[in-house]
Amino acid sequence: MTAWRTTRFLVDLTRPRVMGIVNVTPDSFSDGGLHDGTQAAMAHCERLCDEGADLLDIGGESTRPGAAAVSLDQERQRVLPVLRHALRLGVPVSVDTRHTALMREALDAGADIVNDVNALRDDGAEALLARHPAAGICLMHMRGEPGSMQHAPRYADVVAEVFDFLAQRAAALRERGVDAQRIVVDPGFGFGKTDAHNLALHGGIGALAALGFPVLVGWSRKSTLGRITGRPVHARLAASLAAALSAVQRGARVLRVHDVAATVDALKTWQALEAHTALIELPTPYPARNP
Ligand code: HH2
Repeated sequence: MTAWRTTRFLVDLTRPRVMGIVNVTPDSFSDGGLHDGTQAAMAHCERLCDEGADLLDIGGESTRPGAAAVSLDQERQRVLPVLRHALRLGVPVSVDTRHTALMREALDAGADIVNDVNALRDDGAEALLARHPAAGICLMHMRGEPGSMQHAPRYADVVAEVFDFLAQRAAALRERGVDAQRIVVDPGFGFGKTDAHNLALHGGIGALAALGFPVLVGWSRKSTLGRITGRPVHARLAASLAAALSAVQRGARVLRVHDVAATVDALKTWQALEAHTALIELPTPYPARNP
């Protein structure tokens, strides 16, 4: 699948795309409190578009382990004004929510995509999206609930279990008549997974893509990268870029990131190098300079 159908746009995925994160929250794990006012979040949307974001993803509830619960009213007040502003910026806009009531209001306001870390398992969510003619859908795998998901998550075979879950969620939507082109899938790094689980799933991105839906990944600043590098959350840019490029090399088509400008540069460079070196035939054996 090389395109993602969304409410207003058909997103061409023949090249990887960058989805910029807009957390309108006081407590997100890496940028909580930075853009939680409506004006600040609107300005952040504009900045990410200037930096080259292909899509925006707006969320009003942190899903980090142990995050405080947010009432529907709070989430709505955080997300909807920013969504309305973002919809004027010329890129597809996604709403990151687990709650059917907010999905409904966001779709009524014109949202292009629903990104649900709960894979549309909330009551009525599947039916709502099935009724909507064209909204894009990101189905993410999460084991458990955000509050407790990192308490010793266990799998017999994490790759098989995550793939089966995503395949089943996509099949349920297809049975309700949702066009396959509207669906992307996401292994959900850090959502009820140890570092070993995340790394196994990363290795399986190519196999996940073989399910037939584009793969979206969210490695940006996550704690596995912190443990690999020994870096705190604000010093994980290099690690996030390496993870993003490795994911693309394995077949991911959408990168959900905080650091849009750096990710866009990294992708452009990687693509130029890959396209160029593919055209060059090095003489073999390559002549030694200092025989
Ligand atoms: N990760 C987060 C939130 N939403 N959605 C998808 N599809 N994939 C992800 O990996 C993903 C996601 C967590 O990151 P962030 O939004 O920065 O943090 P918080 O949940 O604390 O707001």
